[in-house]
Amino acid sequence: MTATVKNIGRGALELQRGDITALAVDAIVNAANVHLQHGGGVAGAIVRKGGAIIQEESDRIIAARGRPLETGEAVITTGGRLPAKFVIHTAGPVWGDGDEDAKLRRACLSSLRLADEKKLKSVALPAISTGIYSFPLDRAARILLAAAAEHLAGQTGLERVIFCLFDEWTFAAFAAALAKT
Ligand code: AR6
Repeated sequence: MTATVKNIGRGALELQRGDITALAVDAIVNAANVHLQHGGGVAGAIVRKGGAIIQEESDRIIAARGRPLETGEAVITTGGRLPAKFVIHTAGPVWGDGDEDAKLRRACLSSLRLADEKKLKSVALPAISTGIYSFPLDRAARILLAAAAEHLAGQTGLERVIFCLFDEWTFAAFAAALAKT
């Protein structure tokens, strides 16, 4: 796997190519929907590998709140059988819904803040919203990396923030954006 790293503050912003469900980090971030119904994309892969417990815990979170997530909000469940201890679920924006840039930034920042609240040290994120939700890839890479860099430059206990990119073109877009971050 190719890796690219940029040190920011006391932490590292890293790019990896591969399957996020294979990473033994404290938490992986799920590109979820506001109802936390984990069907397709990376969400489906997380539940298939981590087990039904992740969907069950997600359902309990929604039931306890009595309403769906807002776009850009983040919540946490255990990781089930995944190598990651936790899954942080955030709902990114659907391209075309309006105010997409700010919502994508918020999805990244709220996930990292939640990781800090739980005193986690390592978090991996996918390219939120760039699959089924059709957010333009280069634009998403720039926004997500800028948000993660800003978080690492501030008050954080996070040591590693990893963007785990599934395919070659997504990795290439993030590598190009990281060079300009
Ligand atoms: N590891 C890392 N990245 C992955 C993996 C994986 N195992 N599988 C897919 N990706 P998407 P969205 C990449 O569609 O656009 C779901 O149904 C994928 O190639 O998963 O935010 C949810 O429940 C792409 O680069 O998320 C929501 O309804 C990125 O992950 C909706 O899709 C995000 O693609 C969310 O859509």
